[in-house]
Amino acid sequence: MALTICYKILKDHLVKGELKKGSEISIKIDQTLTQDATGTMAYLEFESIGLERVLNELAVSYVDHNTVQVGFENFDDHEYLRTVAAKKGVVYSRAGNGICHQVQLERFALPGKTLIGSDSHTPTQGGLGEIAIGAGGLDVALAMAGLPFSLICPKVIGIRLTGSLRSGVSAKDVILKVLERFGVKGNVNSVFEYFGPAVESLSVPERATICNMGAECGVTFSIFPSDRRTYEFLKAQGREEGYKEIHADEDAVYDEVYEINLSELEPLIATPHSPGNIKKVSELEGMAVNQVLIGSCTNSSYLDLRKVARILEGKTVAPTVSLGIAPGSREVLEMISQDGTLTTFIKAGARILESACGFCIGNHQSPGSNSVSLRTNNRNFEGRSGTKSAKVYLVSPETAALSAVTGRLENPLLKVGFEKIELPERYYTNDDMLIFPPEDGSSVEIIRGPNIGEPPKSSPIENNLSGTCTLKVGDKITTDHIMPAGARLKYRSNIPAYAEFVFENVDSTFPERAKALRDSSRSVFIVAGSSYGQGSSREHAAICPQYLGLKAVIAKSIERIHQANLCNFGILPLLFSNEEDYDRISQDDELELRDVIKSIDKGSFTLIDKTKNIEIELDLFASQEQKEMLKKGGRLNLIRN
Ligand code: MIC
Ligand code: SF4
Repeated sequence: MALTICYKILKDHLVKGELKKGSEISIKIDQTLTQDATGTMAYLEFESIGLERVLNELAVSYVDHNTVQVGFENFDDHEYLRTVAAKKGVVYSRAGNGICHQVQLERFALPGKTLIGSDSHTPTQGGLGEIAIGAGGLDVALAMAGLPFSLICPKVIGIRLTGSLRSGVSAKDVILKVLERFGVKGNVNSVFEYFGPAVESLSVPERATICNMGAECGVTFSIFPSDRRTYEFLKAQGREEGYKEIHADEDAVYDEVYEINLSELEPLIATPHSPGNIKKVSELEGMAVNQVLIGSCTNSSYLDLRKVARILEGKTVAPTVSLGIAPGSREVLEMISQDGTLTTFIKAGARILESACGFCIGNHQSPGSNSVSLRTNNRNFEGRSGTKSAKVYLVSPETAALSAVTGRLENPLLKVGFEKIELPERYYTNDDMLIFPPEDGSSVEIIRGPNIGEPPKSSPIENNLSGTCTLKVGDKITTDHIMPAGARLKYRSNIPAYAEFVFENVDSTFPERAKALRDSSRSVFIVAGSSYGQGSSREHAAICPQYLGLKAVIAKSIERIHQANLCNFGILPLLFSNEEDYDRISQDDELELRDVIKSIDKGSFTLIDKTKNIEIELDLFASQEQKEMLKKGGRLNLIRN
């Protein structure tokens, strides 16, 4: 039978289930990655499983999110991560080595392999022909323990690329076009597979940009073929021995095909406050801009920065603009320092930022009140930048750089160099900032500073849950709304401390109100609209509310990674059988779920709203395996038993 790339790789890794769209399957995971903000919890969880060493082919632990180090917490985390990696057989990428997805692409990703990572942008590696999936930390911990990963066998959306990009139009515009078509919700259990005559014209870093932001659509992963361009990239990284050609079979059938003619594409922009709010740059041309930030795992490759340098050469940043540039990795930084690109940036007045997530996660570089910030990263959720009133727009490096010079939004179409910038023949590679684990880690002492807490704990679910609708929220509530990052990121390793900030920017009274219910043995319920939990993979958006007493989320729809995190930590993900019932429940209503165990088995619940004196039908959004973990109060309990 003719197969897509997606199904070829899934077939090679299939452990359980049938490769049939919509059915539950388990696959073998070759590689794992963690980053520090989700990694401390993942390794605490791995430790609690009790294994001496990781069992999968390659596990890498990156430090790239919490590198600002205001206070002792971040460094405590790094020390824990460094030592637990050595003990358990994990490669450790030190702070300063770069953003996980950029470094993984450069040094580790391989066509035909599978990867799960505790970061939603793990699918970046699809640019190299790898099936790469974002997941919660616990799922990654279990993959490190050699257990297969469960997913719904996806619908494959083929994206056919034809034509060729015009000058000033880039890979970022391709993915913004995809976002314009598919939006940020409703794409659960689908994947994007790119094909068509224009694929060959895109280099691996460009493909990686495109796969990176598939995460914003909510697809499980995105993937490109592995071809001549893949070989070129691997060779330039000195890793060509890992090359393997992978194409879809000629007569492979996609579930749906969307075609983009690159010759007709023009520069696009995601407007506040969602990566799915797409407009043409030409529609907003001339808008005053106060800040420009270039970097993040979406657009911080050497190729991206060369394009930026070509625009900034001999110019100075407009007096009204602050321009920051964060090279994606130490490799990129070294390359731009050797070839004069860095000097161009410095001369132009750019502020050179650390090779880390930095501004993208609101760790620094917060824009001014009500100001306009143009960024090359992937998310512009309200408040994520650290300034709630700021308007953050997402654009390509070309649009960003041109606008930094004039202080107004510029349309780069046909205005920037016509010659395509090609990959270097050989990248500068130096793995000295990667610490490879010793053969035997048994004598390594794990360092646990005061910031390192305990892995989460929970008890089996009760058969009768009675409490209140503690919070009612609308559509598209992101994990940034649930569990803010930025200034609060440093509490990631300490659940009781971090839990104080649950829903901080939505309703800061939530933690107090929830704790009061929990402490009087009553249940906390959240009622939400559609696409609840979109965005990040942070399992803290489940663990911290669970710590505060959350027992069930009742929503119109819940995004994939967050749904898995809820089940992993014993919180019921419930969906309205009739979406209109959302309007019938109000915040503070007294709610009750009876016969919980039976209802889990049945897959459906009747919610009693005692305040309104009504009953509402709900469906449990969980697989068979997840039902079992829900009864036990979470996945760790299921595994330990
Ligand atoms: C993000 O971009 O939102 C993050 C920060 O990288 C998250 C992970 C986290 O919250 O630590 C993600 O994308 O999963
Ligand atoms: Fe880091 Fe931003 Fe990429 Fe998340 S999206 S991994 S915060 S650079």
